[in-house]
Amino acid sequence: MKKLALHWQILLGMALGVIFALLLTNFAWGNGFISDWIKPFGTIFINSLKLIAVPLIFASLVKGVSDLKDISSLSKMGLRTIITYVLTTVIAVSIGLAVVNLVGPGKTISEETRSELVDAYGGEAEKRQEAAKNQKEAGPLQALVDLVPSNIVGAASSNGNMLQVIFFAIFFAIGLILIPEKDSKPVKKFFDGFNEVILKMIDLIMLAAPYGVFALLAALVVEAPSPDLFAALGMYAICVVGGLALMVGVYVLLVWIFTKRSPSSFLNGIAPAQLLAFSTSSSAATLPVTMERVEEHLGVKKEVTSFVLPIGATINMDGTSLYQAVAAVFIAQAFGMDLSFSTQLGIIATATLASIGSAAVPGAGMVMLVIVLAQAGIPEAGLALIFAIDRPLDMCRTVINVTGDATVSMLVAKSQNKLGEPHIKDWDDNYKK
Ligand code: DAS
Repeated sequence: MKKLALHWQILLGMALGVIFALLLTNFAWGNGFISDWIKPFGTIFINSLKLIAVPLIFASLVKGVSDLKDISSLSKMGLRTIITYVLTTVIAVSIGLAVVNLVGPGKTISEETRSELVDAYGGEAEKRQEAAKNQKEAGPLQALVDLVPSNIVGAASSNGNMLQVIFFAIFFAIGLILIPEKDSKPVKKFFDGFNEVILKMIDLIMLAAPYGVFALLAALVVEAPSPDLFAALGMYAICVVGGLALMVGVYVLLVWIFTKRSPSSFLNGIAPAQLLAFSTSSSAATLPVTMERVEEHLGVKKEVTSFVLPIGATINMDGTSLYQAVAAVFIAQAFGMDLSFSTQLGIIATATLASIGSAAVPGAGMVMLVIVLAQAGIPEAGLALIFAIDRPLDMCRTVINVTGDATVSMLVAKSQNKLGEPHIKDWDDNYKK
């Protein structure tokens, strides 16, 4: 049988997980069998995602930040590009937080289901709330002090302060930028290779995703079979997709205000890249089409697209950062945790940084969500709740990632007077010469 694309395999794994669990719950031994012999594979899958998070954020931040040296040397276009990318990401995270706090999908869960969840997944929720309370009693600059790890191994541990890993990665990259080119070259080459290895490891982990999802969903049906949990998951998915749709509105508005390009011409221009992003869940795989569409159908000059889009595909993931904000607050709500305003501000910072560190491959946003959860003191076990429906949301957020890159390339091109009219080449133009 033709090999199913991974996302259809994952959706199939979801469906089979529910059907399998519903069948087994008809037998007295069914629940115990799933908890003892199936759920552990879901836990192993989630742990492998948590395992890869720290090396991924370290490798991609060191690579991303050390590459910035070349970018900022590209005069003001570089700086303008980075500032615009960060601004659109902060807007995306803020929209995500606004939607999830307004709708409150995790609050619709009944108290009874919530206690089942805490028993099944979130014993650590109380511990983290306790730790957060203690932190509050600390001084006003405690958050700043906590940024700097006393040792990197401790920071990298799962209950470590993830911002410490990010701090060390950025600090390390700045050191890398400041040493002479002849010394930094081999180190940069090592980190490029290290980054490739980590991305390959994510590919391998994602190959296990259909089986991991099968186990996670089977366990979810058995351990928290309440219809209100599934309704809450549905509301959560609507919050993510609704927030992403709002973000498209922001892009269309920005393009119309700053370049006077009509919404329809912008969206028609970028649509094929959006469709490819949806079906591949990978900004990297979509990049060649994004470049062709932005150049030929949106009129951005090559000297801008060849610079702004490759960087955007790696460090600008507005869809991912919006999703991470919604997911983090949803899990906190599901566990009955009230996140303070300062914690939610911390989510804006961490989700923005985590999306810079997210790789442009399927599932990377989920891996980075571990960073956001750990930083906000939200039980990573909550990943088991939402991973089961992550893939369809990955397809949607990758569309926004690509649309955001196209938007910023138009804004930067306009500011550099490098935005022309669309010049659509026929398919055989290249052969006419
Ligand atoms: N699939 C990623 C991308 O390629 C985004 C994500 O995983 O959140 O943009």
